[in-house]
Amino acid sequence: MTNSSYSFKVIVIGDGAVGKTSLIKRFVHDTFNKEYINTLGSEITKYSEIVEDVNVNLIFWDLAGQSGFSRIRENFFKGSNAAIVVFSHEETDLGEQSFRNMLKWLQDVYEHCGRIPLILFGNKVDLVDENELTDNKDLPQSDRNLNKLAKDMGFLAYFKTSALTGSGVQHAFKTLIKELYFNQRRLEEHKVT
Ligand code: G3D
Ligand code: MG
Repeated sequence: MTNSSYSFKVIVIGDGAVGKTSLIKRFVHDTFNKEYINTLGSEITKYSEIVEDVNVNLIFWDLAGQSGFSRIRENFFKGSNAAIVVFSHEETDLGEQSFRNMLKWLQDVYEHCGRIPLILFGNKVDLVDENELTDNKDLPQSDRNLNKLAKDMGFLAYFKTSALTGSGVQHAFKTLIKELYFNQRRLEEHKVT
């Protein structure tokens, strides 16, 4: 029996079409479909899991790429407990731009939310040769360079994901959930009663 519950708001950000909506769908429903309506404004998805007898409730906030309206953005960022920053590994302009824009998204988080736990997802790994990412150290998107960059930029961790195949998705989301749970538990333990 569970006797307490924690709730966290988790925002999922990154350029349009990097796979944010698909990643949430893959993690929460274990599905991937190409026929769905574009996210308008922002959309929320709920997820619950029991961790060590505690009911952990997550609300994922998914922002549509074209949401330039400041009122939508304010509401989106407000009260966030963590952020997942997503870029795409695909070797196209979209992919390269999404990698460069990571900084811009980070800036937005710091501006609106201050210091909250951050996690970095490099999505669509199914479209690239994973051996290249492991072996080619000169590549900016190589595992080694991204692990270092993630650390330098204050991310908890960096994960390679594919919403299409599901590769890495569970592990990446679960890492964030564990972090949020243990942080909260630590806070509760030190609370003066
Ligand atoms: P967004 O929410 O970040 O805007 P979406 O991104 O989840 O809408 O995904 C954008 C496009 O990328 C979609 O294709 C989707 O099917 C595809 N996609 C998402 N994740 C992956 C992935 O891991 N691998 C591959 N190969 N494709 C992915 P369409 O064609 O519908 O635009
Ligand atoms: Mg979307």
